[in-house]
Amino acid sequence: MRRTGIAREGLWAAKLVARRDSPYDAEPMASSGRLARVFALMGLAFLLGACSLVEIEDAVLTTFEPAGPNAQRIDDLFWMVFWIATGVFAFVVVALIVLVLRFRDREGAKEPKQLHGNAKVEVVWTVIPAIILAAIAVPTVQAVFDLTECDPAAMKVELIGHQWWFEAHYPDYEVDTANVVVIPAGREVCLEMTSEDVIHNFWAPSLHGKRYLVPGQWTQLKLEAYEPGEFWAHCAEFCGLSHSLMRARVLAVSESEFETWVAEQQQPAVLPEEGTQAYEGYQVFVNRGCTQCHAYRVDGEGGSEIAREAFNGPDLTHFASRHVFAGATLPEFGEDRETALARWLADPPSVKPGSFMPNLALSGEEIDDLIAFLEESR
Ligand code: HEC
Ligand SMILES: [Cu+2]
Repeated sequence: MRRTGIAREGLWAAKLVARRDSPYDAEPMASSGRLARVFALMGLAFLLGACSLVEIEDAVLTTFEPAGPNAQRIDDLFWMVFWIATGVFAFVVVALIVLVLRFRDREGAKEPKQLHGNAKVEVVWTVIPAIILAAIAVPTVQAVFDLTECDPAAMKVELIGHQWWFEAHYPDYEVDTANVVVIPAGREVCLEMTSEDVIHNFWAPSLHGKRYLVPGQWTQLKLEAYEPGEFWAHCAEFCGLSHSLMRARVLAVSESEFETWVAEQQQPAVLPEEGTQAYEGYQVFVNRGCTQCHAYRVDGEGGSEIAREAFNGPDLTHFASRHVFAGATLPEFGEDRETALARWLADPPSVKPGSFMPNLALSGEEIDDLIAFLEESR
């Protein structure tokens, strides 16, 4: 008979089980030495887990540092439920210990009075939990409704999910950008979200909870930060190979900085002067097909319209004004921007597996020229 893989594995398992029961391993499983070792190992695992958290300091995604009213609302609700649950837990544990000690079997003790079928007790322990659940349910449902709908007067930002980056479009200003959502601090902004391919989910934990981006549908998310600052966001729905590399930033700035930013973004790109390296880069950009997928808005040229029809990649018009790129995963923590950009242009799928920007087999010189060009496009 031919042994299939599964049969072989089964045999292995059987051998392992047999070995465990063999006389060589007759020592009882829970000897104290072994237990101590197990606990030491568990402790070590926790310690190492903490170390890895320190390492990803650059990707802080925590709901415990609310930086805006919506996240604050969620946080308040969490702590309210947490403390009620803690109270219930403490009460149950204390009651359990007291009852176990008080009614334990002692020399000459009578059997304690039995409560089975006592209507009064049954009513009390049904009504009290019902009141507790209601006390949690009312503010929870209220928060869910309050947090869902945007104020109709709020400034709108359309957020479009792509594998694996976020596009942000400001319909009131005709501004298009990627990965970095710039908002004025202290004011409610309404994210109107959809997706161009699969389902994504936008999650900026210090500003709000998660919300889906669904192809063919619009969902809303209220976004507001108390103070200017930078907040991390991540796609929170598995959306394909590079899902883990699909991040974004929310950049909250003052009202005046926001006005300036909008005015700058509305400008078409300034073309580099002939004879410079940036100009060489612009030539590469035009001649190597980059504009098939990337809009680059130049006065008097229709490049951007052509770009949108082929394949929708991030708008590169003011690329250098964005401090992160490639789904806000580059530059990596501690890496300088040009190194990251060189890495990206040389072979995108090696940086983001499955990337829809292919390896375009650019030469080292073309890459250098492109970097000079892109880093000038503020
Ligand atoms: C077939 C379409 C396609 C072509 C051709 C293409 N790109 Fe891209 N590019 C993309 C996509 C899609 C992304 C987003 C990838 C991601 O983040 O997952 C991207 C991202 C980028 C980014 C990062 C932008 C950001 O803000 O995240 C740069 C820079 C870039 N491309 C430059 C170029 C240059 C320069 C060329 C020409 C040599 C080029 N691309 C050609 C599709 C393309
Ligand atoms: Cu996603």
